[in-house]
Formats: sequence, C-alpha cells, structure tokens
Amino acid sequence: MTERLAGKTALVTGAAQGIGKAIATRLAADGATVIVSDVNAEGAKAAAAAIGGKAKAIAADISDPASVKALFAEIKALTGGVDILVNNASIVPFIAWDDVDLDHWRKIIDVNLTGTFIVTRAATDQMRAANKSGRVISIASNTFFAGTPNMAAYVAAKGGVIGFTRALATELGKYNITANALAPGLIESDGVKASPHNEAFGFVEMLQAVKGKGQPEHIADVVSFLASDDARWITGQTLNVDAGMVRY
Ligand code: NAD
Ligand code: 4PL
Repeated sequence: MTERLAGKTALVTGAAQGIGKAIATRLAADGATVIVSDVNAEGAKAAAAAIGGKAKAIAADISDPASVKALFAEIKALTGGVDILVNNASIVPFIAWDDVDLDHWRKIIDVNLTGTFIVTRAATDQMRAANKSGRVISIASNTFFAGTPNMAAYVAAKGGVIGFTRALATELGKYNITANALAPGLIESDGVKASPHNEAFGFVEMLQAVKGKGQPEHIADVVSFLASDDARWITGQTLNVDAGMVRY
C-alpha cells in the first residue's frame, strides 16, 4: 500500500490468524520484512505463505522464555534484528465470573501480560544493541475501559499491558524507542467468530458512534500508522480503535 516501512523488520506475535494476520499483511504491504510468529506453527507458515514476498514464519510461545530467545536469535541471523514489535498474541477467553479460578487467572496473566513482557524485553534489547530507533505497539483492548463481562482476568491483563506501555515509554525514550498501545473494540477475528463473543456484536454496535462490525483491518491500518515515521512524536499512549464505543 505504501513503502513507508521499507528496510524495516517487523515482528508480529499471534499472527497465524485474526487481527495479527491482518497486521502482518498490512506491514508487509508497507514494505516491511515481516516475521509471522505464533505458537501455532502450521498456522504461522500458512499465513506467511499467504502474505508471500519476504514474509517468514517462526513459531514461538510468547510465555516461554527459551522459545522467545530462539525466536530473536533467528530474527537476528535472518534480518539483522527487529525494528518494529507488535505484541498481538493473547488468549481471548469467554468465562463466567463464577468459573474464574486461580488456574485460569494465572494462565491468562502468564500469556497475555507476562508473555508481552518476555517478548518486549528481548525485542527492545535487540533494538538497543543495533542502535535502532524502534517501535513497540501492543494490542490491548477497550475491555479495560468498559469492564466487559465474562473475561475478568483478561481485562486485568490488558490493564497491565496499558500500564507497562506507559512505563516502557519512559524507560526507552532515551533510545528513540516509542511504546504505544491500541485498545480495539469487538472485532470479527477468527477467534471471536468461533466463540460466544460472536453473539455480542448487536449490543456493541448499539454503543458505537459509528455503526458496523469491527474488522481486523480496522486495527491493522492504525498499527501501520503507529509503526510509521508519522507517529514519531507519540509515545506512552493508548489509542481506542472501537468506532467510539468508549470515550474517555
Ligand atoms: P485470535 O484468537 O483470533 O488469534 C490469536 C492468536 O494468538 C492465535 O493465532 C493464537 O494461536 C495466538 N496465541 C495464543 N497464545 C499464544 C502464545 N502463548 N504464543 C504465541 N501465540 C499465541 O485473536 P484475535 O481476536 O485476533 O486477537 C488478537 C489480539 O487482539 C489479542 O491481543 C486480543 O486480546 C486483542 N483484541 C481482540 C479483540 C476482538 O474482539 N477480537 C478486541 C480487542 C482486543
Ligand atoms: C468490546 O477484547 O473489546 C468482546 C472479546 N467485546 O475480546 C475483546 C469487546 C471482546 C472487546 C473484546
């Protein structure tokens, strides 16, 4: 679509399907060399093949430090290092409050929040070692602002991602690395289509200022902007991308 990311290496986690796949597709169309990563190795391969060009699949579990270490070693060997990190991988549960036990809580915090830290730590260390002016873009959720039902641990983890983004901007600004988050509303991703969240579109649309069903491309287009040089003066921010469902 543009060439504004030519020469950049972008890592998108959770890119086998849904919003992550749309982001990987858009960043590749902007000229980036895209690393399509997912715990689902076959899905990552298929997504990279569908994108074509320089896109490359590398399987990794964001919650496993050894797996993430191997991911960044491979990226370094392949491209010289990451310029743009998109923290997209997460588990999107639908779970009644009465079923939220400690095992569920730990699993969601471990993947959605601690996994985001593990990948961000490795990515930003790699950016600094190569003296790159980097970008960290994390996919949070407007559920943090809305307190959406049936996903209490998820809402808490996304609040953690937003807090982490603010702190990271402070820590890394001196290296010309920016950190921002997006807070999407309900999006018709592969995961949502296959879950009870798919029943919520009518209610969510009623709350939106602009009507319609949220699509992965609505998010990917904003990630493209935040990854570009046009967004160089934005850091520590969380941008709601939800057709005006939540206003704060
Ligand atoms: P999805 O379930 O369709 O896709 C998520 C991908 O992440 C899957 O391919 C899955 O294999 C991968 N993944 C899960 N755990 C992983 C791990 N440990 N390591 C690596 N990969 C892992 O989800 P989606 O709806 O496309 O959501 C993408 C992002 O957008 C998530 O961060 C989600 O929280 C966020 N989000 C989604 C919505 C929505 O309504 N769909 C709204 C707001 C925010
Ligand atoms: C408004 O992030 O933002 C359902 C499921 N509804 O995962 C989300 C809304 C879901 C959301 C989300």
